Amino acid sequence: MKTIDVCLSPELMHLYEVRSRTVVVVDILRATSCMVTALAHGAESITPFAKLEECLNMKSKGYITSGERDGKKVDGFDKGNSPFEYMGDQVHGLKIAFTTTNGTQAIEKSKNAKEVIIGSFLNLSSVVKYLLLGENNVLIVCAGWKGRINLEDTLFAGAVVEKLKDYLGPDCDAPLAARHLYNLAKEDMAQFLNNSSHVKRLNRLNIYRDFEFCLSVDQYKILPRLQNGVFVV
Ligand code: 3SL
Repeated sequence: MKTIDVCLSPELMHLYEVRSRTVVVVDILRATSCMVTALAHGAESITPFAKLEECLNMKSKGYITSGERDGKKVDGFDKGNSPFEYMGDQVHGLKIAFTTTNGTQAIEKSKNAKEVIIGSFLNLSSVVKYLLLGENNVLIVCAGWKGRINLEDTLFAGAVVEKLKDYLGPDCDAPLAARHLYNLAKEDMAQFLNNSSHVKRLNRLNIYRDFEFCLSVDQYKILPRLQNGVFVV
C-alpha cells in the first residue's frame, strides 16, 4: 500500500525524505489558492520565488510580478495575493512570477521532491484523483505561518487523507491528526476557522471574501505541476 504523510510546517522538512515522493504544497490562505485560480483562468505559467528581489527581477523579462509580504501587496509588484486578482481576462496567457511569505518558501523547501504539485480546496478532487492514480508515496507540506502550524493547511491535509484512507496508509501520526481535525471541521470549515490566527490577520486587512472563496471546494479541475522550476497545468 502506498503511504501518505503530512509535514505540518516547512520547519519540519528536514525530517522527511522527499526524493521518492510526490509532494503536495498547500497554503490555503492564500498562495496556493491564488496559483490554482490563476492557472485555471488561463495563466501560462507560475514561477515561484522564495526571494522578493529575484521575483521583482523577472519584470524585465516580461513576467507579471505577484505576491505579498505579511499579506500586503509588495511595492512595485503588479499584483497582490487575492484570488480575485487572478480571474477572468486579468491573467490569460500571462507568465507570472510569484513570491509569498510562506507558500513559496514551502515550495522552495520541497523542490528536491520526485514531483511537486499544488493543492488547495479549489482543486481538491483533482489532487485526490492524481494521488490515487500515481505510483509514489505522498507528502503534504503545509506552508503554515513563519514556521508555525496553522489550521487551514492542516484541514486541507486532513481532507486529502480522509478521501484516500482506503488506498494510502498513514506514515505517522500527523496524517491521523489532520484527518481527525478535518472530520471535526468539515460541516462548517469557516466557522471552525473563525478564531484561527490567519483568519484574524486577513480580517484585519478586510479581506474576508478571500477567506470564504479559498474554502470553496472543487471550483476548478486542474492540477498544477512543477516542471523545470515552473508550475504549469
Ligand atoms: O504566506 C503566504 O504565502 C500568503 O498566502 C499569506 S497571505 O494570505 O497573503 O497573508
